[in-house]
Amino acid sequence: MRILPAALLPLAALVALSGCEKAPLYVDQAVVRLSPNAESPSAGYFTVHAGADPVTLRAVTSEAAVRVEMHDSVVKNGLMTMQQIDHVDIPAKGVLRFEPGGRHLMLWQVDPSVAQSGKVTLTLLFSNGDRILVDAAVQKTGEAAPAPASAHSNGMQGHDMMKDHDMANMGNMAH
Ligand SMILES: [Cu+2]
Repeated sequence: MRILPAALLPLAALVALSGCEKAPLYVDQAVVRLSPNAESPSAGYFTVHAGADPVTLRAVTSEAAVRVEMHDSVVKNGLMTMQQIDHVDIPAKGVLRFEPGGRHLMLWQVDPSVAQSGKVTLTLLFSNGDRILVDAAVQKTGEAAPAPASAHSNGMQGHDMMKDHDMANMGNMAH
């Protein structure tokens, strides 16, 4: 009988490990749609999957852009416009989508070299201290959504946030 506890030990250790491990916070579906001209900002989208605990997205940064802001799309006086947001709360196990027609990133003066590299690294800062780096796939404006993302991103075809960004150029930004 002395051999039995030893044989069971690895299994017991495994169970204990999985028992105290919490569901992770992670980010996927990251895309940056490059603006066709340097003066207007590019748009960024991604999806945050909260883990076992509620968490707040506090900021998004990128070394490939001079400035990055989080925006939400709102209707004001019958007009679609957008406003800057400084955080987004996500409930436990919640899914937060930044997507065309809704919340989105705006990135000013994106480094043109990302068109060659095909990616923009975004850093997402969370209230629990997590900093999550994600490589967003670069899309040029007018390009179809990349195949892996097209299943979820039905907004990519119909809704073009560039309309909103053009409004920003006309001074309509509601901040
Ligand atoms: Cu915007």
